[in-house]
Amino acid sequence: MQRRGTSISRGKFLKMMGAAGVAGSTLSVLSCQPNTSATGGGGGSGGGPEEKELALYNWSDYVAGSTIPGFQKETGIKVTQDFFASNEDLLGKLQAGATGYDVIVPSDYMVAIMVKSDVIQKLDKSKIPNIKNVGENYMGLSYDPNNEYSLPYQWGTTGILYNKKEVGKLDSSWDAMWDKQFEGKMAMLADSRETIGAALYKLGYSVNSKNQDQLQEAEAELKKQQPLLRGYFASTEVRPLVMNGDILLGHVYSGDAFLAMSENEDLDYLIPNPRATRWTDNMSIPNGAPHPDNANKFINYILDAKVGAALSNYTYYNTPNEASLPDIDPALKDLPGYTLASDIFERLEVIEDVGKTTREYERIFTEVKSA
Ligand code: SPD
Repeated sequence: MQRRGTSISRGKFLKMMGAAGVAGSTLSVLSCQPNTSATGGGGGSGGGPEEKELALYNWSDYVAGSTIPGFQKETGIKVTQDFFASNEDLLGKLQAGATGYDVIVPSDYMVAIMVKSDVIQKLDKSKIPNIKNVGENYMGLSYDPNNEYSLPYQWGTTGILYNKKEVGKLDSSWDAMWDKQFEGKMAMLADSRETIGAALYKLGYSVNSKNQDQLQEAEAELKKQQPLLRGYFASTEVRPLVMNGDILLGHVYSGDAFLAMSENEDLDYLIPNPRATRWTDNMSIPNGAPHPDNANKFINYILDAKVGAALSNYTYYNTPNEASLPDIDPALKDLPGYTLASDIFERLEVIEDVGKTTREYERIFTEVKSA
């Protein structure tokens, strides 16, 4: 599959970008200055005109090649980009006092936690007319019922990318990720809620369980699984491991699975039974953002129909932008699992804020990783 309007495949583009695929690294696009200081100096919150700068803190490999240059061309605003590998890393960074970021990209449950923790600010919707393009199914979701603090960026699922030529067609459960015959040939996500979620799903429980007994059972499952794993990685790191045959099965976000499958026909993506996760990532503005006006402009730009289509055609994730749908690459829409049949959609769960039980999830994941 080729990205629209380009003559290179996404795989080749990634190689050209080099560091862009590495979670947790810093890539300053169109500028060499990472922007994580508290000084900002933009004057946005002080009322004066803002500097022509914007600092984006994003998941790795989550903008198209055209996204940031297009914004700079349209607005004259120079964008720097840093990367985080999980929602918990993003929250930790903000709570540790990083105030240099203008736009961040938290998932569903993390928006709720960030509102509660008072680390994000209300959007200025008068500056985001493209809000009209967002499909109604992606507005007013439980984590931000009036979209005061967030607007959707991309959505997808979490499942298993695997080599069907080597492993054979998997049954539809999570069990393969615990199968001793694949010892050393499997990886799970370095994402506490997703990985504990996989164990909860395997046991037939909800990803949002607050039940101590269920969580203990999940912990025991993960401790059984841990010695069988190559490790816990960002999804963008699992993808090449499976593509290169270093491992046979990997817990991944759907876009990484679809990208891998489009370049290696031996691979397949399973959204296991009985349940798996459907998630939405969102754009928000942290408190203390140095350039909030620029941030609202950037959010509006992402919600443009063509910009949104180019984004999904690059990331291989789904778009919440209804106006973008006609321009989504038909080959992408045809990939099994990209367009969700209603029976699959209905068995997917959305990760929610579990309140005080969050600490228990974090304790479990820390212990499992070091077991
Ligand atoms: N490479 C970008 C991946 C973004 C995935 N966000 C997923 C959140 C799942 N809870």
